[in-house]
Amino acid sequence: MSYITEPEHFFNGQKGSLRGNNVGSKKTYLKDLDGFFGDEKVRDSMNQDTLVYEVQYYFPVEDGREGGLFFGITTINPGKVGDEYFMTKGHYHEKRDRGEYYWCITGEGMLILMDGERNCRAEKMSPESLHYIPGYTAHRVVNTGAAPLVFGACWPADAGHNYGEIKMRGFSARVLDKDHEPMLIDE
Ligand code: PAN
Ligand code: ZN
Repeated sequence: MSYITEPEHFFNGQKGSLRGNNVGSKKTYLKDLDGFFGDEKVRDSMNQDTLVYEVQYYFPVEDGREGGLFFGITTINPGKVGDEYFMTKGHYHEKRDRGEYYWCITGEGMLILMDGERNCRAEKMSPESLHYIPGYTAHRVVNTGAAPLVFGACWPADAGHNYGEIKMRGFSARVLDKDHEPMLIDE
């Protein structure tokens, strides 16, 4: 028997926000980002309850299911730790070969991509920009604007996240505010 249904999920095309059943949310505050910014002293001196970014997500299958896909909308608030813009932690996928799509909904920023040899490049993000993240590539988003940066993401349900390596060794370059210009600076 064939039938028509209403969609189960919606996302707002201007603000990104996701609604529907089983939508979860994870908030990351400055207190959760110990060791991720270049100037730990400055990060430590700031209000630790500052919300840096929030991910709204929808996981239609269980974590780790081969062939499944996950969906998320990330909102990074504007702000800086010293001269370093607010950003996501960044990660490799636990299953290294798994790729991902990001697309920018609103705001301005950069996607930092680092390959297995620690070579970094950054792609500019602006509304409607689409970014393919290949496997074996660490990825982090930086908000370089004065407004929230909102982007969508779609990744394999069995990708997993490896944050430990980034916490320990970081990316080999950072996006810093140099005279009001975002620059990709090698460490
Ligand atoms: C994204 C990220 C999200 C938050 O959904 O998880 O933007 O960034 P961090 O996970 O680096 O804190 C994704 O890349 N999933 O694979
Ligand atoms: Zn990812």
